Amino acid sequence: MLTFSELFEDAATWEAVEAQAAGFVSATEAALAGEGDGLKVREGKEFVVRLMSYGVDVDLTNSWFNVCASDRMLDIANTYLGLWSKLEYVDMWYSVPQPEEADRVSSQRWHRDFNDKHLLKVFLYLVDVDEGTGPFEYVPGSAPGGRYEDVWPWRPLGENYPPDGELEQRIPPGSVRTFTGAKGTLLFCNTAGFHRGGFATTKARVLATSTYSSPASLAALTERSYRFTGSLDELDARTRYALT
Ligand SMILES: O=C(O)CCC(=O)C(=O)O
Repeated sequence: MLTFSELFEDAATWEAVEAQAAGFVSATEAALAGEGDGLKVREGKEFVVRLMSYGVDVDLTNSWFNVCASDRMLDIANTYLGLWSKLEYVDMWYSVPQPEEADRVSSQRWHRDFNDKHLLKVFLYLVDVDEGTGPFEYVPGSAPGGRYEDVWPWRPLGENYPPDGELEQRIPPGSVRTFTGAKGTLLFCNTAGFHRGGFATTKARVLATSTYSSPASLAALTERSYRFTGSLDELDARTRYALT
């Protein structure tokens, strides 16, 4: 957990992402106030409105994509994963506030991501996120290799959503970390470990997200969310590898 400006010191990079988010938020709120036309949502996960979703064409003029494809981010992802990674998923999410008494669904519930046992997800908060804004939560030590790796262990296409209320019986109280944070908070996480989030109740949570994974996962278990339409000739070898 750090702040965006610790990693990207030039204000222009942040301002470009912020402007992109502002456009997304105003279009989303206008659609939500009307008939909901044009909102990008996935079945079963209607509480998250997406800026791009799957199958979009993108290039480096897309500000958040440009950040995700930057040397700074690829250095972190490739170092953490110990290989040249694939940038598999890039998007912004608007999590619509739910009634407090609503049941948690989908990724609002504890789960491990299916993609691989070692992957890196990024979340950049684009609003202040407090307890009522559906903060990201994580169980440190639950990723493969950690002390809780055997609690519903990660397996390809395994049982990655424990029944409601059962995780709390196997993980000691106090072991969950809740990532509230100001706008500009940047989280890096191996989501093969247990996590949940986006159960916003008081106000919408807006964030930018991306995922870096190994080429094996991309080939076997994961679909890339975008098509890169920029010029490949202008990219160095590992960036070209990450985006294609
Ligand atoms: O929305 C969140 O905070 C959690 C997202 C999540 O579970 C995921 O990206 O796998």
